[in-house]
Amino acid sequence: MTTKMFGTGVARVEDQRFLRGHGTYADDLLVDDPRLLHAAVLRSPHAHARILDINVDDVLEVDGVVAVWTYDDLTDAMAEPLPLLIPHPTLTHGRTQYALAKDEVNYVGEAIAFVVATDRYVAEDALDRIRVSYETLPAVVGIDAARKAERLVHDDVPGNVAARMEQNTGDVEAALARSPHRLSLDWDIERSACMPMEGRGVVGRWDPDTSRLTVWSSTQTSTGVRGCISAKLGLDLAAVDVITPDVGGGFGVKINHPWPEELLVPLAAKTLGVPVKFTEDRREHFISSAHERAQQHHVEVGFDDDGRIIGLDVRFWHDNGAYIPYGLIVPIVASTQLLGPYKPEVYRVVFDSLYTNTVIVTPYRGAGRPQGCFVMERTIDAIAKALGKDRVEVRRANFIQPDEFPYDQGLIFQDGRELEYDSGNYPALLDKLLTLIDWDGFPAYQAEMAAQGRRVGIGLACYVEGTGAGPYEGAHVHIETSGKVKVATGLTTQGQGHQTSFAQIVADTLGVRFEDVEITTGDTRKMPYAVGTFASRAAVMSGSAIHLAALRAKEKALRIAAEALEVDEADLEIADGVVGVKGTDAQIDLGTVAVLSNPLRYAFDEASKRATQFSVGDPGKPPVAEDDEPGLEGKDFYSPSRSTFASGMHAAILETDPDTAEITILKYAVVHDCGNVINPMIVEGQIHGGVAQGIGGALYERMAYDDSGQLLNASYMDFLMPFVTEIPDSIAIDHQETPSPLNPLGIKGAGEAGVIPVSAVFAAAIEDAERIPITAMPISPSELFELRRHHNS
Ligand code: MCN
Repeated sequence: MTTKMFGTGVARVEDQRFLRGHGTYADDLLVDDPRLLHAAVLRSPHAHARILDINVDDVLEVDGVVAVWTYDDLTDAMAEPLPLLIPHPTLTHGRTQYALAKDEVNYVGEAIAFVVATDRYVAEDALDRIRVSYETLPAVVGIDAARKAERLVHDDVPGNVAARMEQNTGDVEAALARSPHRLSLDWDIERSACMPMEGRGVVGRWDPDTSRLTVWSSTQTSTGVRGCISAKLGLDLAAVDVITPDVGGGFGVKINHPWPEELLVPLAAKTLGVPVKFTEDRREHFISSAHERAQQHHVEVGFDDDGRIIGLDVRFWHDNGAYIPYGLIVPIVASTQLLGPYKPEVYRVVFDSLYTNTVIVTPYRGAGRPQGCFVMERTIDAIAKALGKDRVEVRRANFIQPDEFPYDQGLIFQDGRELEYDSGNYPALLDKLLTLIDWDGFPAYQAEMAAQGRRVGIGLACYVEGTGAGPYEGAHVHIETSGKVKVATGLTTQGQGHQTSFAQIVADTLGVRFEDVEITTGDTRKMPYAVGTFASRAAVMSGSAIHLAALRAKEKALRIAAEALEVDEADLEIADGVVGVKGTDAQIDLGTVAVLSNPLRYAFDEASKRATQFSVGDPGKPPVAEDDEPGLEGKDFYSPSRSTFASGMHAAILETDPDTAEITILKYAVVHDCGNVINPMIVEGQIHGGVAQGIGGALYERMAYDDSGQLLNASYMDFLMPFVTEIPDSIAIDHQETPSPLNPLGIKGAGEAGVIPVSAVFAAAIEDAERIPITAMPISPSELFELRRHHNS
């Protein structure tokens, strides 16, 4: 009897390897290849400067240096700007950088020259021999400076505005005018970054005999990298293989734009005919990968006596950094997902996406949702305060109700389709949260603590998250003659446990043992058509494609088995990798069915229950199933009509120290609805990781740029992140499963959820403890200390 795997918290199969140090990351590759060369990148020391001259004459004199590239060495498509990955009609001033800077640099860290040498030390030393003459220009740092536009990042972009976009669901001025109550509010979030343990890494190898390029990249999309390399290097797509090895975290930053190094390494490998490797160091990761989050928001909100929102008018400014390769995804997500589980009568949002002379901005886990959630949840708290009402009641008054799904928010989402929520049950989710955190018991606890001179506060926040964005993913399922099942799907894995959760789907769909399934991700040799791992889409997209492909393989297995056993297909069932005739002992294992699927003439021997080869190429004997292709395989693609919308709510009880203003987490609770859960342990792990990252965003992480555009905290000595000591020992989690009607398994995504509402929850809880408005995040103890001083003076 096969045990059902879907919904089971089975341990992650990949962890044995990782925990024993047997993972293979980009930097571990080709280490024994004596020909392997190493690359280092000269990066701009200035935030804004014209490049007058680059002199590399001394570089090749360094012993061990093999080659050096600057912009002038780039030809054809490589000399063009990098692609704008996701254009948008409102992105009228989209600018992307060159693989190596052409005449100008726009942030500290921008790539200028690329040196290849026998080892990284030599390459780094050689960088010092490159003499660059700059004419420095004034830098635009931060949203205030970008909005003032006294200086421009790009001469031809007026006001530093890359794009202005508006969406509305009606006449917001009229809605505000007819509202009995009205508030004007400002909310800010600072810049932060993903900080995966492993930085970026690329290895390239050119085979002159076959004219094929093999590239290993620590990426979130091997097919994206492959497409860019093929286009930029003028190679046929089929001549490029991109393989994603183990990836030590991505969190968004490893989505391909492509990164300059993802093109320069293959270029060098092809030109030099030897393998080349680039491994990003931590400082480079700070100054030359990507950041996110920085936004300023102004809200006008009108509401009735129950706190029901009549008009919501949001204006915000998004810092997109020096270039905008990823288009407007982050501000579009922020502007649409801001609405969360609520249904204001009229909503208008207008945002400006602004250039600054700082590191580019691309999605970081949550991708605009933490900002949107912060704005909406803080606004709801402000309404409750203004009306003297319970924060919970104001939320309830604004919820979309369970019988209102599918619910069309009247906006266009990031994928260009309607923002239509497929399913959910927000009131029930809130009830679960209130129980988990003991909301009703909190006032007594707060009073009790106050009597002891202690300050505690409670906060909650709700979110809705569009997950499983299209356009498609595919899967190939191959049942081998051993009975083992090899599955390939094209998107990549950065630690989400896909080898486990996808194997669970296959085990159930096919009726095979979980242990017999092996999953490969991110290898274009095995599945060349794929999109990538971001937007919490893998479970929905590849999970569904794998299910569909496994169904095809199963269908074929049953057809062949029925013929071999001379029974009707309807009488068959598959369990533990064996096809059996219901109610009898007759059976055939899937490995044997795989043998029979070969059009070489095999027969099934009843006595031994094995396949026997009786004729090779007997022209008079048809194959087992005449219409079949050889082999027991199934391939399919899944392409949904729109995103599916997960939801969740967090609450926390925090304590603030009356003297030091230190902030301590006393209790943290999460309720979460990602539709049907494949593996609750993995989903809880994703939530834990997300909450930890959210705590970092709420209390510690910020990019400290000075006015000249130097990042002052570009190392782990100065950039604070939470350690395990800052994360609560336990996070109370409860699941709710509201299946998605959009995919065959009823799944919604889970990978980003944990991070989304944390800043909103912390701000609310600190405000409750301190009775001081908290309008900007992150907040440090010294900032809280200052706020107290100002508030009380
Ligand atoms: N899952 C499940 N049941 C569901 C939904 C998901 O069991 N109903 C499981 C999935 O099978 C998968 C995991 O939860 O094993 C996450 O699934 P999903 O929500 O589809 O997210 P993705 O796999 O697409 O991962 C991307 C997402 C994003 S966008 C970021 S950013 C992020 C994240 O995942 N980066 C991560 N989690 C991360 N976790 C790790 N360890 N490293 C990263 O870089």
